[in-house]
Amino acid sequence: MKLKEVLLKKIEEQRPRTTRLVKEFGNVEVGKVTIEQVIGGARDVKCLVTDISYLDPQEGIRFRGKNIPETIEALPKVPGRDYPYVEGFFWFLMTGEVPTMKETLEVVEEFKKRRPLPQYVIDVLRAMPRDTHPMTMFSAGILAMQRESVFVKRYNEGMKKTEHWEPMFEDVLNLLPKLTGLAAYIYRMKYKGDVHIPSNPDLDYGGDFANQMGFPQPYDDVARMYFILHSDHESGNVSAHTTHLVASALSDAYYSLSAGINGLAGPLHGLANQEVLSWMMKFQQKLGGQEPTPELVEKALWDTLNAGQVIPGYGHAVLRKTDPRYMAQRDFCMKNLPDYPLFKVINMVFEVAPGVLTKHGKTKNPWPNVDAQSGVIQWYYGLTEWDFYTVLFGIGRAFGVLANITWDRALGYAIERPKSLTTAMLEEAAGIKK
Ligand code: CMX
Repeated sequence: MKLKEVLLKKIEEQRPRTTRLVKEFGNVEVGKVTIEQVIGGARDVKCLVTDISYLDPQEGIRFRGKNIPETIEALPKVPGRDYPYVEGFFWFLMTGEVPTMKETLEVVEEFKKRRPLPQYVIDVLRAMPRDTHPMTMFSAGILAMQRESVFVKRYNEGMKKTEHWEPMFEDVLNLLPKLTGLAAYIYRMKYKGDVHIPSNPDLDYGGDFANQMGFPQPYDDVARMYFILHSDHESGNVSAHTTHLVASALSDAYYSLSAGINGLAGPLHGLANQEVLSWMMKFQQKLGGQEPTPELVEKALWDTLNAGQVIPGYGHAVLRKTDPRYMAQRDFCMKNLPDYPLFKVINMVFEVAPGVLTKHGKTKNPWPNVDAQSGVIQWYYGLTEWDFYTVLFGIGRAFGVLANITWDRALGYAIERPKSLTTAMLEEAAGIKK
C-alpha cells in the first residue's frame, strides 16, 4: 500500500531528529511550571509533541502547517462535491503530504474493504438499554472490537520496538472505516425505529456515512466537513491527550480510542455541541413564540451565568479569538442556510455573548468555539437528536488521535508519568510559613 510506503519513509526521516533532540539536547528547558498550572489542569505546560497539528491561540488550528481553508482547498475533492475525501485527509494527517487523486482513491478502496462491522458489535449494542447515551454505545462498540487488535497479537508473538508502529497502523486502518457503520447503527437503532440502511460500496467515507444515516445530499458534504474540522486540535485537549496517555502504556488503538471518546463525552469538551442545542431549545421554549431579540438573548445568557453555569460553546483553554472551526461552519451556514431561524438566533448569541462574558469577567476567552455552531447545521439537515452530536465529533476526532498514536509508536514515545506533589510541598515552594 502506497500510504504505508510513504509513511515509512517519513518515519525514517523523523526518527533521527527525535533521537538527536533527546540525546544531545535533553537538558534544554522549554518552559517553567507555576503553582497555578500545577493546580489548574496543566494549562499551557509544554510537555507533549505532535507534528500533526498546531494550535495558535490567535490564529487557531493548522493541520500539518495548513489552516482550514488551505486544507480544504488543497485536498482532492469528491467529484461534483464541495468537500474533499476524508480518506485523502487521513493521508495528509499521517504523512504531511497532500495525496494525488490516485493515492486518495487507493485509501478509499482500502477503507471500503475494512468497513464491515462484526456481528458481535451489533449484539453488544443491542444488549444495552435503549436509553443509553450514544457516546456510551459508541465507546463500548469500539472497545468490543479490541479482540481484533493486530498489535496485541504481534506484541504477544514478540516484536521489536521499532516495529510497533506497523501493527498499530494496521489496527488504525481496521478501526477508522468501521466508525461510520457503528455510529449509523446506533443512530438508527435508537432514533429511526431500528430500521437500518446497508453500507454502499460505491460511496466514499462521507458519502456512505450520509447513506447509512439516511440523509440525502448535501449531508455527505456536511459529514466530510465535520470529520475534517473536528479531527485534530494538537495533543493537550482531553480526547487527544487521553488517547495518547492510554496508548503510551502500549495499550492498542481500540483501548486508546475508546478511552479518548469517554473524555470527549464530557460537557466541558465534545458534549458542549449537544449542550448548545439544548440551551437554544430551552431559550426558545421560554420565549413561547416571541421573536428573539438581542435583549432577550442577553437576559438568557445572564440567567445561565447567574445560575452558576457555563455558556456552552464559548471559551477555550488555548484559543483567544473566535475558533476558525466555528467560522468555517458559519461560512457554510451563510452559504446554505442564511435565513434559517435557528441560525439567526445562533448569530444573535454570537453578537451578544462575547460582551456578556467579558462583563462577567471570568473566562479568558469570550469567543465561540467549534461547538457553538455545529448543532444548527445538523438540525437543519434533519438530525435533530442532539444527544447524538458528540458521536459525529468522535468520528472526526478519531482521525487525528489515531494518526497521532501511530506516530507515537513510530517515534517510540515513552509511557506517560508526570510527577505529583502534595499540597504541603506546594506551600513550601510558595514560602508559606506553617
Ligand atoms: N461560560 C461561563 N464561564 C466560563 C466559560 C463559559 N463559556 N468559559 C470559561 N468560564 C469560566 C470558567 O468556568 C472558569 O471559572 P472558575 O474560575 O470559576 O473555575 C473561568 O471562566 C476561567 O476559565 P478559562 O481559563 O477561561 O477556561 P478553561 O481553560 O478553564 O476552560 C473551557 C475552557 C472550554 C472548558 C471553558 O471555556 C468552558 O467551560 N466553556 C463552555 C463549555 C464548552 O463550550 N466546551 C467546549 C470546548 C471545545 C471542545 O473541547 O469541544
